[in-house]
Amino acid sequence: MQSIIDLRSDTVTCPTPAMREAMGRAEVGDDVYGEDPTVNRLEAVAAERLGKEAALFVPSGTMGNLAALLAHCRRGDEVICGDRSHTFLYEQGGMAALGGIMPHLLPNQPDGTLRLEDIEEAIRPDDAHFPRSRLVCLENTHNSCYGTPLTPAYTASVAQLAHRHGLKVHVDGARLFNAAVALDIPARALVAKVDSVTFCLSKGLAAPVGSVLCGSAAFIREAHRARKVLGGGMRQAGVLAAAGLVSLEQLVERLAEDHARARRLAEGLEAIPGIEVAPVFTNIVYFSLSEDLPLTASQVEEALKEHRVRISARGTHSFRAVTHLWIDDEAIGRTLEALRRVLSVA
Ligand code: TLP
Repeated sequence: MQSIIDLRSDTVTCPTPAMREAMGRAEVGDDVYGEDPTVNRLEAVAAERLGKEAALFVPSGTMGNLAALLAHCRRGDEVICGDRSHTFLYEQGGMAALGGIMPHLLPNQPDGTLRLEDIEEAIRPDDAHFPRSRLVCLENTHNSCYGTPLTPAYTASVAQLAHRHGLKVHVDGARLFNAAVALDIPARALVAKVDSVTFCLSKGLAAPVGSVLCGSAAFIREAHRARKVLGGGMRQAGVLAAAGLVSLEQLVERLAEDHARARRLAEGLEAIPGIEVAPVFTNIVYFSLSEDLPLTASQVEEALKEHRVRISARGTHSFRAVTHLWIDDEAIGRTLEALRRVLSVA
């Protein structure tokens, strides 16, 4: 039987043989006491890679973002973020539910940016009627805006504006290394001017679990408290951190292959009548069915399963497909063939 091609997300990647080997021999200790040498090493390597003073290993991107927001803000403070941002759309409103923090939404532009004029206008004056504007949150790459990478120049201009008004900047860099590879620059250049950044090890970098939050030493001390109250103080977490170290050592440069395959997938999709494809920048491909086809996205999703291909329907006519370590050239070819068949019988 043919293997399943899973393009629902890059979160589906399983650990590589090198990771399993590193996990098996990882030196561990109790990380709540700060005594896990492998976690300590991962945090040091991550901080160095991103040009920040310190780092914190957290179980997920969601917890990394929330710990950052809790560390930057007090109850009643306001966070300026995009209306298509993961933090707003897909993190269960954690900032409000658990932190008493109010999101101030601005329209995400198609390239994932927030307009500088919009940010400036959203910053509250010092007046007892208003919440305090405390933080601007960016996302790089931008998941819901076609996986676009934000440039260092744009991010620096947001930081300059925010800092001028006394606000901090956090970057949800779940796929920051995809942005770095796509722009062919070191990841640290993307976050040089911001105050904090979360990146995920468990997406395109294929580790089984974990994200890392980076920032100044004082900020990470606060975030460390936030992680504990969120239940993220792990014990012998070195078995997980060991996989993350392999991610950073071995799997960053190869993200370029995922980007090339995403482009190949998009080109193949464009050639199928009835499919419209959004521009592709990294490893995320959005496409939609023309309205005159007698099929909905969820019907196509179901029909593709018969061909052992999994793609997420997004809305009634659209899809997101994400390339990753376990998607090779043959998988792209089989996916296109399966879609051609499903649509030709429509
Ligand atoms: N994104 C997942 C789903 O939640 C949508 C995916 O399949 O893309 N920031 C960004 C930009 C993300 O894309 C994600 C996960 C997260 C944060 C949260 O990371 P986890 O899943 O580790 O909590």
